[in-house]
Amino acid sequence: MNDCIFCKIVAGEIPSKKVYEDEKVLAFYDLNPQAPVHVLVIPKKHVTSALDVNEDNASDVAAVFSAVPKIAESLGVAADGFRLITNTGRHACQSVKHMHFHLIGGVQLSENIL
Ligand code: DGP
Repeated sequence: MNDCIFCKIVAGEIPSKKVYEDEKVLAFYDLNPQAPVHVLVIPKKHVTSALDVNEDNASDVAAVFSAVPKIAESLGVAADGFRLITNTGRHACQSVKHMHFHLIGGVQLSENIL
């Protein structure tokens, strides 16, 4: 998508600090980290949000989940655990309209999600 920041990161038009890449998935450090480890994991294919997952892009989304164990291991958060969150829409404060999963860890997180 032309005006999508994360599509531009995928295309290399905007720089990012990459932590993982394969044919379908990219993971890079969040610009505004909220924890010692805060990485965004995205399908390279533009999917606007969790509401736009369908049979055409399901394999791209599944590839994200296949990559997560490798990413978590490489970041050193697999043993103690982490949180994987995708904000969807206005109430969840989704600011970038390219589906992304916040992988957050490296610290004891609150029991509260809100
Ligand atoms: P969300 O609110 O769930 O849509 O989170 C979007 C996240 O994307 C937010 O934590 C900041 C991050 N972000 C926005 N623009 C950029 C960028 O250009 N580069 C990187 N690395 N992260 C970005």
